[in-house]
Amino acid sequence: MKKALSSIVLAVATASLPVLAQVPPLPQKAGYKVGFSQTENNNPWRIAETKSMQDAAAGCNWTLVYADANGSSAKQVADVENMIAQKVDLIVLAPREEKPLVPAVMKARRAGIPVILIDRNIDQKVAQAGRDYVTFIGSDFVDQGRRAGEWLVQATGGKGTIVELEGTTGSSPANDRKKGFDGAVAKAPGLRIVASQSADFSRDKGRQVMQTLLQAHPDVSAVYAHNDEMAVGAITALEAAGKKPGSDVTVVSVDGTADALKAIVAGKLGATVQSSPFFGPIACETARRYTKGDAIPAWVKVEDKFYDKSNAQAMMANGY
Ligand code: GYE
Repeated sequence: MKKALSSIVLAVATASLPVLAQVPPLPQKAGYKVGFSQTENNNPWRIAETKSMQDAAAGCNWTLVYADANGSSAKQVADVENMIAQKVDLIVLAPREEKPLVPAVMKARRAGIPVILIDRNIDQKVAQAGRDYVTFIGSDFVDQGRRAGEWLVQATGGKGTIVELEGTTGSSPANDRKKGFDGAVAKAPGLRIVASQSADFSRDKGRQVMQTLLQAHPDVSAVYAHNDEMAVGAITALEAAGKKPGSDVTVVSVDGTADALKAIVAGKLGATVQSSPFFGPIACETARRYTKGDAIPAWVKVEDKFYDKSNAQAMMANGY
């Protein structure tokens, strides 16, 4: 009886709550002022992403308000706040880290500005597509990690020691590429991850971290880098230490940059899982459908290719 009463009380209380705010609509009009908040623009992946957004904007009747956070989540929060103050119609956000950007997304929603997330996600424990932002357009990072891991298990015959170079701490691709990879290699008892450290998705940090880790683990036989830039940096460090990447050490990574495809052809990089940076046309199309009131899925999934020595030369034009 007591229980029944408390659930009635709860039901009444819930019914009297104000309706939860939804993502603001985007009215149909001839042109839009669209904020594009980029995390940084100093590597091939980011440059390709920015260009894709700029190219698509022209054909989408978007006037872009562009901001580069220079690798700082604090600056990115300020950039989004600035776009809100400028009363843009829509914000396309490539969030650097999962947690720090959540309040900025909520603030945009309260200001009546819809947000489309591209490339990286925000904390799914607190933010929800369809309520706080329109959708997340991006790759399945857990699956990318799994594909890299399964390839490495095959290529090494399931034996050896691995150094893992992680992406930006707190970013969704770093968290998820680690999860997918670690899960796949855990199935090969003869393969062990001996060190796992962040090199911030950067080529030069990849080189430095690899150089340091090689001192503690001189006999490492494999490297998994969460992106191609760090893999290229690691290859430089391996060569500087007198090792032959591709034969002494098997290297695998994620992205599909032009430099990675060339490194595969040169026999130094074993494989890379593509992570497409070409979001412009998909973001434009998704926003167009949103203005028409179409139902948008919570996740607009980008499908990625896989490159190894069997196809890298033929796929060279896909590099960026
Ligand atoms: O893999 C990396 C970049 O967020 C998916 O960020 C993106 C990642 C990409 O810096 O190269």
